Amino acid sequence: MSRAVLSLGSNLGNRHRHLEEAVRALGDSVAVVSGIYETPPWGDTDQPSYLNAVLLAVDRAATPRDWLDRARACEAAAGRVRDPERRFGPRTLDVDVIAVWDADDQPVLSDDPELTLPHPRAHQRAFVLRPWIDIQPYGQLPGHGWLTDLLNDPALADDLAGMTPRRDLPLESTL
Ligand code: PH2
Ligand code: MG
Ligand code: MG
Repeated sequence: MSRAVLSLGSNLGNRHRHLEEAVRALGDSVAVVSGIYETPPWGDTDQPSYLNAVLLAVDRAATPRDWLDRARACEAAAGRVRDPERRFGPRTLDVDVIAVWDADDQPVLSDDPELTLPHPRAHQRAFVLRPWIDIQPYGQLPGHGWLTDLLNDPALADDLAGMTPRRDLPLESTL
């Protein structure tokens, strides 16, 4: 199992530093990193705005579970505290495994509640799709098709209009 799209989000503390630290911790597996977007809170709207980004990671040896473990390690390093009462509430760092492709480039499908693949809400989230298409214009979300088509869905128009690229905040892989 080898390729993954991960989304990064932060809306508490030093948001930019949390994203930078996650990219650093993911290390050599990080192939490409999107720019950062400032995005209004989605779902649970009573919280501060987010910084969001997406990255492509490659590691021949990594299983889907390894990507989840690495994502959680990044979140723990950012001091993330989970509120069981508020699933979509504010967080120092959220690293979500959006999709994984195996060594034969086949998308991994999983209905494991701990790691559902592809991510069950990614197709509705402008804050995932918009940074993703910046780094993979011909990208497809398994089961949902081209990013170009998903981003043209009128249901996403308002969310896209509310996002702002933060070109003042760099985010780079070490490659
Ligand atoms: N993450 C959530 C809930 N809402 N909104 C934005 N803008 N960005 C996020 O990363 C985000 C959210 C839960 O994972
Ligand atoms: Mg999330
Ligand atoms: Mg998450």
